[in-house]
Amino acid sequence: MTVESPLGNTEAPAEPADTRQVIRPYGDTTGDGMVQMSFSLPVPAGKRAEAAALQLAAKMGLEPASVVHAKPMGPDFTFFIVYGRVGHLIDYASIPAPPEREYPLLAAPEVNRAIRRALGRRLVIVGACIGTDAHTVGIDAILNVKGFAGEKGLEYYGEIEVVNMGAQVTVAELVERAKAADADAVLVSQVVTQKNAHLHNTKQMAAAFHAEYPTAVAAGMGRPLLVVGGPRFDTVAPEDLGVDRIFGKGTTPAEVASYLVHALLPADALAPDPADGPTATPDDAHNATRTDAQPDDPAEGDTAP
Ligand code: B12
Repeated sequence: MTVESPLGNTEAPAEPADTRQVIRPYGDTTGDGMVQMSFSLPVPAGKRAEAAALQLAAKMGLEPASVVHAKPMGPDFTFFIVYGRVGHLIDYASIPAPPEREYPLLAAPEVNRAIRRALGRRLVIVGACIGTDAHTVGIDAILNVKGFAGEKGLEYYGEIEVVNMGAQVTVAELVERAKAADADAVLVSQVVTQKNAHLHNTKQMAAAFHAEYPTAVAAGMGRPLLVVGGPRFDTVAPEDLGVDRIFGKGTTPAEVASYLVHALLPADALAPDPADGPTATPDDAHNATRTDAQPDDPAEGDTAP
C-alpha cells in the first residue's frame, strides 16, 4: 500500500521497528533448541518404560528426544532424564521485568538502630515449621545466628528477640506462643508441598491469627505481621493465603530483617541521625551482615544503648 504525502508525492509507509528479542534454549550449539527434562513414571524400568517416556516427551513437544538416564526406583517406578529439541520461541522483550524489592536492604546496625529509635524495646518474632513439616533448615537459615549465604541470622541482631519453636508446631501452639511473647511478627516455614499442604497449612495459620487479632498489623498493639517462607510459593500471592508477605528460595536474613523494619516501623525510624555518623553505603549494608563481621566489631553498632 502507498500513501499520499502532503507534498503530493507517494511513498511507502515506514515499517514499524522490530523490537522483538527472540530466544530459544540451547544445549550443544547456540539456538539448537535442546532441553533436558526429568520425571518419574509409575512403571517398572525397561524398554517399554523408555518408550512411554519418549511418547510423553513427544507429546510435550520434544522432537526428536532421547532417554539419557533411566533408573529404577524400587520395583514399580522409574526415574528418567530425557534430552530433546523444542521448536518453541520466546520473545524476551515481551517479558515484563519483575518488580524490584520495594524497601531498602539494611545492614544489621541500621536495623537495630531503627528498632531502638521507633520501639524503645526489642522487636519480638516467633518462628516455626507448622503442620507435619519437619524441614527446619530454611527457617533456621533465617533465624539462627549462623545464618545463610554469608549473612548472620536474626538471632544475631541485638534488637531482635527470636523465639524459634522448631518443627511440627500446631497452629494452636503457635498462636498461644505468639500471644504469650507479645510477638510483633510470626515467621512460618513450609517446605513440603505434597497435596498443597503448604497452602492449606498457611491459610489455616493465617485464619487463626486473624480470628485471634481482629486488629490491623501494628508493632506491639495489633495483629502480628504474618510472614511465610519456603521454596514453592511461586504461584500464589500473600492475599491468597491471608498473610502479609511470602519469601521464596534463596531468601537471606538481611532481606527479612529489612522487611520487618519496612512493614512494622514508621518511615522516619530510618531517617539519618547526625549523631550516628556517616550513612552506610549499600556495600556497608552487605558487609555488615556477613559472618566475618563480629558482634563486638564497632562497625556493627548493635549493642549501643
Ligand atoms: C534436608 C531435607 C530433609 C531432611 C530435613 C532436615 C531438617 N531438619 O530440615 C529430612 C531428612 C528430615 C527430610 C524428610 C522428609 N523429606 Co525432605 N528434603 C530435604 C532436602 C534434601 C533439602 C531441604 C533443605 O534443607 N533445603 C535448604 C534450605 C536452606 O532451603 P529452603 O528450605 O528452601 O529455605 C530457604 C527459602 O525457601 C526460604 N525460607 C524457607 N522457610 C522460610 C521461612 C521464612 C519465614 C522465610 C522468611 C524464608 C524461608 O529461606 C531459606 C533460605 O534461603 C529437600 C530437597 C531439596 N533439594 O530441596 C527434600 C524435600 C523437601 N523433602 C521431601 C520429602 C518428600 C520428605 C519426606 C516426606 C520424605 C519421607 N518420605 O519421609 C520427609 C518429610 C519429613 C517431614 N515430616 O516433614 C521432598 C518434598 C516434596 C514435596 N513436593 O513436598 C523434597 C523436595 C525432596 C524431593 N524432591 O522429593 N527432608
